[in-house]
Amino acid sequence: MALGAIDQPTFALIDVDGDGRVSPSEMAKYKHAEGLAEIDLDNDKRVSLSEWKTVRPVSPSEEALFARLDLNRDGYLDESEAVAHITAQEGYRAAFQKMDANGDGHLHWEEYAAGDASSLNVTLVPAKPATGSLTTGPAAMGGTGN
Ligand SMILES: [Ca+2]
Ligand SMILES: [Ca+2]
Ligand SMILES: [Ca+2]
Repeated sequence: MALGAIDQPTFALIDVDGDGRVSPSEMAKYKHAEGLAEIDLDNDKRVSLSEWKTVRPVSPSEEALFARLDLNRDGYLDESEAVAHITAQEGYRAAFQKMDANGDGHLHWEEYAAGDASSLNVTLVPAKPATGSLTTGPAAMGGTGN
C-alpha cells in the first residue's frame, strides 16, 4: 500500500456523515487526528502552545502562526480550527481536486483508490525536519517595525 494510503473500511469510517463520499473537511479531520497523536502530549485532543513549540522549530513566527490558527483565542488549537487550517491549504485543496474525478467536491472510494493518497497527507504540523538538517534562513532577521 502506498504511503499514507487508507484501506476501504477506514475510508468508510472517515465518511462521518455516511453519505458514501468523503468531503474535504471529513478527510482533514481524519488527517488531523492522525497527526495529532504526534503533538498532543497530554491527550486532550487540543494543541496547546507548549505542545506546538515542542514540535515546531523555535522561532517567533511560529508563535504568530499559532495565534493565527487559534481562531477563538482560547490558547488551544482544537479540531475545528485544525480542519479549517488544513482545508484552507492550497496543496490540500489541489490534491483533493485532482483526485475528485467526477468533480462533485467529494471523494468516492474509487476516486481515492485511483489517486495519489499521499498527496492528501496534510496535517496541522508539517513533518518534522530531519535531525541536523535544520535550515536557518535570513527570514529570522526580518521585521522593520513601524
Ligand atoms: Ca461524507
Ligand atoms: Ca482555539
Ligand atoms: Ca468525487
